Amino acid sequence: MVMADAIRTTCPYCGVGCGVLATPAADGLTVAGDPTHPANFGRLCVKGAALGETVGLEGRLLHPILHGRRVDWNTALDRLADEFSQAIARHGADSVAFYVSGQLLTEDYYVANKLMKGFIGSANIDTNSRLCMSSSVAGHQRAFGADTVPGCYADLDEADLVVLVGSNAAWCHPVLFQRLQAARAQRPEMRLVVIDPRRTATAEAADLHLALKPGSDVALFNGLLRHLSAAGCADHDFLSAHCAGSVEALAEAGLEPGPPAEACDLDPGDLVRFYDWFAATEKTVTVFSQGVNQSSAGTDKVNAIINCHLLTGRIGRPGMGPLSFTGQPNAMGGREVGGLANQLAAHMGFDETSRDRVGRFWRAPAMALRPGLKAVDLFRAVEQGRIKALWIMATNPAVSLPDANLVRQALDHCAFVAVSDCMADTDTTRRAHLLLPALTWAEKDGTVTNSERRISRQRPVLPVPGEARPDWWMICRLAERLGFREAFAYGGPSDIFAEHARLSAFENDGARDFDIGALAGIDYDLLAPVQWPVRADASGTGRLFGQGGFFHGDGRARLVAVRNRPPASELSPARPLALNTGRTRDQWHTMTRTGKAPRLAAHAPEPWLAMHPADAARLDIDDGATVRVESDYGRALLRVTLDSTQRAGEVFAPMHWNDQFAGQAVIGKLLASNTDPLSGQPELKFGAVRVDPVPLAWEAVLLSRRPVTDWPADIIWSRAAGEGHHIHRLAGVKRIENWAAWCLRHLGEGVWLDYQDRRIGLYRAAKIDDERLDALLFVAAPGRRPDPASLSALFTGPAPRRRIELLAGGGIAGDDRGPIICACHQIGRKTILDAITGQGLGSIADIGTALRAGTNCGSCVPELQNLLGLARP
Ligand SMILES: Nc1nc2c(c(=O)[nH]1)N[C@H]1C(S)=C(S)[C@@H](COP(=O)(O)OP(=O)(O)OC[C@H]3O[C@@H](n4cnc5c(=O)[nH]c(N)nc54)[C@H](O)[C@@H]3O)O[C@H]1N2
Ligand SMILES: Nc1nc2c(c(=O)[nH]1)N[C@H]1C(S)=C(S)[C@@H](COP(=O)(O)OP(=O)(O)OC[C@H]3O[C@@H](n4cnc5c(=O)[nH]c(N)nc54)[C@H](O)[C@@H]3O)O[C@H]1N2
Ligand code: SF4
Ligand SMILES: [Mo]
Repeated sequence: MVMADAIRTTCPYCGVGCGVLATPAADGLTVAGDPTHPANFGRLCVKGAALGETVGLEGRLLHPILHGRRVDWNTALDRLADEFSQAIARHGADSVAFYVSGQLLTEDYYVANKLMKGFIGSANIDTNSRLCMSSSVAGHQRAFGADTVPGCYADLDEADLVVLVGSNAAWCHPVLFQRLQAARAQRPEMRLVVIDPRRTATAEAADLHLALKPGSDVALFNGLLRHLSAAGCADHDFLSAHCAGSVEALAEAGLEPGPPAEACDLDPGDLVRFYDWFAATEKTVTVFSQGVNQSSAGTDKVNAIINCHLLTGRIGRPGMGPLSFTGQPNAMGGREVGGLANQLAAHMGFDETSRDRVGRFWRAPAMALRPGLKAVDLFRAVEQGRIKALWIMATNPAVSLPDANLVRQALDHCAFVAVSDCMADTDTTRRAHLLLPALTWAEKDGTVTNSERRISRQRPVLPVPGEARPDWWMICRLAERLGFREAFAYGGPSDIFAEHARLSAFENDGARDFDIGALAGIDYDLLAPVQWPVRADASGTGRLFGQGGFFHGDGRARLVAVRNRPPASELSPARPLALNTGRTRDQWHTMTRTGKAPRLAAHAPEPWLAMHPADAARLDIDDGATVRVESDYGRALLRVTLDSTQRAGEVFAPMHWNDQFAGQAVIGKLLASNTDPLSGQPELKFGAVRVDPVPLAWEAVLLSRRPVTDWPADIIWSRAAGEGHHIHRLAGVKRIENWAAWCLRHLGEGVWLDYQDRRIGLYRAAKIDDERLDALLFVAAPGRRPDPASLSALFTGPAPRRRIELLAGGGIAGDDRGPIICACHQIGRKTILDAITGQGLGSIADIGTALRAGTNCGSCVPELQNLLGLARP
């Protein structure tokens, strides 16, 4: 139900950019999809729907903190300014840096970029979008002469063939994926092809899944280019009118040694089927995401895809074109203001004309002369002591950058690190000298741009908590203290947006793609979602390049000759397995917000490693075993999930866990910081690792009112949110002789009840504080860990009549059900596997009848399919 006083805003998670109706409520916020927003027409995915559960103030950073002590804003900002100005005075402008984020609003981003590149005089501002979208940016620029996304979401409705490359949209862009599925239901002749080494939930839904060898996308699309050329699909009119170079030279671009099926390790028949479909289908959209971008050949992959669309002239018309799905809510806005170290502002670069133009517009005293350091290089410079003062905003690089151990060292050694975040305790804030409390979603005010170039407003719904402030405000206060008061005297985000809009139109005349000049004078409060460019006609632009009009000097697009290259990390006998990394369905990045919601924790409550059963058998690893994953750079301890959707020889781990939620599960520590030579984007999708089982002496679950995160190194732990409590999963390699003493040491004094049965390695203890259950520990032999879900009721339900019942086994003796696969009916992995083998279930329908799993929303059906495959190979 839509409340009368609902406020229209935009979801802070993925780049779909769904419109949200938010209503303040007694216990926070209720949310609903905005039926009028063109990105989602009222739909929300589970993360969006759970937004109300994540806005509580628990764990928030609410005051500035300097060296661990609360200070007032003046003290904090004076110190920030002192550190920056001293470093600049002593070591020059390039000794300071900002590391920012696609989760900033456009207005925050604009002033950060303006301050660094126009007034401090360095281009050392880079963003986590470097890890996310920079290969797409570089690929677009090479092909189109500008970072332009040609198409829009409606193309997904109109296409006859949709190809998803390196995109797990079912989990990562769920509302767009549902839109695509709805279109397929309407027009069953529409085809979906998924190109991904893993059989993801997305791949499971496809008409054809090409489980290619990791990193071989260029070979696949070069093969397609040749096929299209040979099949007479080249659009010669489009090529001669709108592209540079001869068709023969372009065909050369597709030359690879050997057949593509071999390079991609694919069945030649499957590959030809895809090539034939592509050749025969004019209305084809190719969507790409991190399986393409996060690669040492990311830019080449992007161009290999775009080449096929240019050759066939399938671009910028309804139902066709290359379409990059962006990750963060404002990945696009950051690109528009020049948040990347190698961009200036409003999609301009570092050429002399652009520098001069932006400098005049800003009346900038110190325009940066050349591009700054890209994220990976920036942190190397920090580690080498070349950056003396660093300000990190809205990102958690201690977790999300590759070679995270080195990043942590860099932060520990840096002379001055400031972090603005909405959360107090993250792996990055732990390493900062100065913490600046930021407003976050539902409090902050500004604009974001989604994957289809659509600018939408985020609006405040909740009051400002504590002394938190918007990021743009902090940046302007620093600017003031550095002597630039006048240029940063904004009254609010609407002033900043108006300036940003004017700059986009300044001396533009259609020469630059990014132009929102028509929005400079609008009523910011009323700004409705609109797609740029927004030139004189303020209605926006759905598609570009249908009639050419590319942004290279000659107005023509480029097909770029690219060659297949393997990933940079090499497998070896010591590091025989390829590590792929990415996302789970219900967590967002480093979990600082989604980690708070019990509803989101159940699907994947602990850090896991997906492994093919054949690899596991070879290494003597069972489903649910704890393993050590080791690379040349670091290690992690994870729980194995046997998974036949993996290719043998390849493992997958989600990127989300960090020191707040697990002992040793930061996946970034395992990855080398190899980057794409053009974009600087790190290869987060390919590492070289070994995996060994860790023999355990005991396993336990601990439920407690307070989160416990300071475990000794020899305890393997993770933590998940429960209703009013925290669920810890613990394990150890050493036998514990005296559990009662262990409890006192780790969980504190109090009224303890306990029960032990040494023969079977069982120990149970409950701690009572003020007549209330405070903590509950259930220890068991390895593999016999009880199901925390059945214990959670003791925290949420009525208190048992007799205390000793807390420790009773009734209803609790069963093993852990494992992660919840069917969220609607709360059915766990183990329950399903047991039923498949025990009751001989052979199909999704059988599982539905026996357990109800998969019978409601159906989003777990791909996972059920996998479990069927596992149980009956
Ligand atoms: N639930 C959830 N959704 C999110 C996010 C989140 O944290 N959680 N984050 C958002 C952000 S910022 C981003 S960037 C997007 C990312 O969205 P996606 O890119 O869809 O997600 P990933 O899981 O990172 O990776 C996608 C797929 O790339 C595949 N892949 C790996 N190597 C290769 C390869 O060599 N070739 C090909 N073709 N594929 C390969 C992986 O197996 C994986 O399934 O998601 C956004 N949405
Ligand atoms: N191994 C591996 N690593 C990856 C990836 C991968 O696929 N595999 N993907 C990469 C990609 S695509 C991305 S986008 C990155 C994401 O990685 P990060 O950006 O590091 O992840 P987040 O957890 O989103 O961090 C955002 C931080 O900003 C805080 N925050 C939220 N709102 C605000 C605000 O309004 N203001 C301020 N100042 N702070 C705020 C949050 O509390 C959180 O600490 O991870 C990258 N790292
Ligand atoms: S699809 Fe993305 S933008 Fe839409 S509700 Fe889900 S997380 Fe938010
Ligand atoms: Mo991302």
